[in-house]
Amino acid sequence: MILIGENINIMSHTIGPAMKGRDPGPIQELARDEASAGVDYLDLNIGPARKAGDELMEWVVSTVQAATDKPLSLDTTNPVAMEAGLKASKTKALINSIAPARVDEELPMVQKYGAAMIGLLWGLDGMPRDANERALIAVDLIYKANEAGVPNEDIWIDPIASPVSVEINQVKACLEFMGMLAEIAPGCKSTVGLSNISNGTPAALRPYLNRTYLIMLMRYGLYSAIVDAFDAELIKIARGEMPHIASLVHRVMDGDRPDPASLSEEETKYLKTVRVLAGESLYSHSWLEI
Ligand code: THG
Repeated sequence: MILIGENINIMSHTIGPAMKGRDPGPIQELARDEASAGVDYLDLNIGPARKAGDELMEWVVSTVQAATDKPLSLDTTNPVAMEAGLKASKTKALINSIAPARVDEELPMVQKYGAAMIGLLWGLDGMPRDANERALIAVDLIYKANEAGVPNEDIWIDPIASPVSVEINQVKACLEFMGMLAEIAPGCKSTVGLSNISNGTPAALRPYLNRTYLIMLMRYGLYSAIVDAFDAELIKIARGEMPHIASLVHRVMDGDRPDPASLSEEETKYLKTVRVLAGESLYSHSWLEI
């Protein structure tokens, strides 16, 4: 499993001001800490970056590359900023992301810079409603990418994880699509913005949702995930170092109903969380207490 650290993000209270003030210190410190935490790529999210986005992206890429050799995932909706980041990147970069609305401007850059791309399944009419709509968007996007000379191995499909507190059917559709991907698009890779699943839930409990959803997606062959680099247990799960918890979650997905009395307090949290994410019990902000 390839892990992409999400933490260098213009929305963050420390990183936003550092980006705007072109202060390298906090960004380089975070880049080093993410690398030490064990992620494989660093996502550099500069947001829409409408004004002078190219200059900002170029500066962020150079700043981070002075602190670490990790490959970069360039996260902006501004194509001019994207191209500036690709030019500055010393390693094979990952374009995060290309959605159907931006294919004409951005697909040519993938080949031009020898990059890889995240194919985001956000349709021209917005969020796909179910797994089948995701499949239609994926097929069209992959076809266009292949036409632009991008091989499947450089396409990382992102079916879009959405918050459990908003719409459980979307949580299920993302999983269901992941199970379909190998057949729809042989050789394509996959990724997901894992922390989306726990957006809007109590901060202390977010890791249980993130980790459990990761285990569920791994069962369907998830190739990579954009994650909080500082959740050490999540990293262990991705590395296969918590097989006991992973097998518990997988057993429950298969319909097994372990006796709660036989489980530790920690195991019970995962049991409750997988039942919420599978749509078997209702999400509430206190789902671990019930
Ligand atoms: N797919 C792809 N890229 C993505 C996403 C996706 N990039 C952005 C996002 N979704 C994934 N990254 C994050 C980064 C931070 C958070 C969630 C997802 C987050 N941050 C905390 C918050 O907002 O409360 C803390 C922020 C801080 O540091 O202060 O939740 O789906 N391809």
